[in-house]
Amino acid sequence: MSKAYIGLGSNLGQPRQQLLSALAHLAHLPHSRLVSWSGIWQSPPMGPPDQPDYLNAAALLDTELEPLVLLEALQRIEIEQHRVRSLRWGPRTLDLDLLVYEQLILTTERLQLPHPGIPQRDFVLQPLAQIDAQLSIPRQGQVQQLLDRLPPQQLNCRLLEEAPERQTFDFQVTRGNNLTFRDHPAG
Ligand code: A4P
Ligand code: MG
Repeated sequence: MSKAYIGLGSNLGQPRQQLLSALAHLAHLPHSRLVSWSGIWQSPPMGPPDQPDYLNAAALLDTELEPLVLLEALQRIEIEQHRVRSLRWGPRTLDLDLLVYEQLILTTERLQLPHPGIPQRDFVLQPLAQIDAQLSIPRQGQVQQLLDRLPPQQLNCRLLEEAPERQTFDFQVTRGNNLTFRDHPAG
């Protein structure tokens, strides 16, 4: 089993539901176990400012999927949740980034590990710190140290809610593999 940390982001189409749905999908990935997940954080958009605020979270998987296979699985979840790729850093229903995979360093066109954007992004570091503040990111540093190094003007995200209970994103799989939540909290 390998440890893989996933970053989740959404700023369209009921972002909170998007994140819960993504957690549900992650919980049902084959050869994998969803071990822990963060709370839900809100932040202004990095990139074009004329888009809604983002909600972000992070998750830890134990997985037997190789990195590229896992990336493909993440992209299938994005598609399942109707993500249309358009503008770089533009609005999206769901963005899943493979942040860290064990201590692997990889630079290919399809996959960079660790994800290069982590040290500058409080909306990645804050949720990661809730899962494991001591996590060491190859060539970048320890999560808590990276957070401590961010200048105040780059600390813009706030905790909206603590890590949701598993039953909040528990679901029944229906026709077409769509997800139906048992409970639809507002958001
Ligand atoms: N790719 C390479 N390495 C990875 C990796 N480690 N994880 C490749 C995931 N994908 C990786 O990704 C483009 C290609 O990157 C993929 O096909 C994959 O093969 P994408 O998700 O289609 O493109 P993108 O997301 O538009 O671009 P980018 O640069 O990945 O954007 P980010 O870094 O994902 O940022 N503001 C706030 N507050 N919160 C956010 O979550 N997110 C973004 C998107 C912008 N602003 C934000 C947020
Ligand atoms: Mg991305």
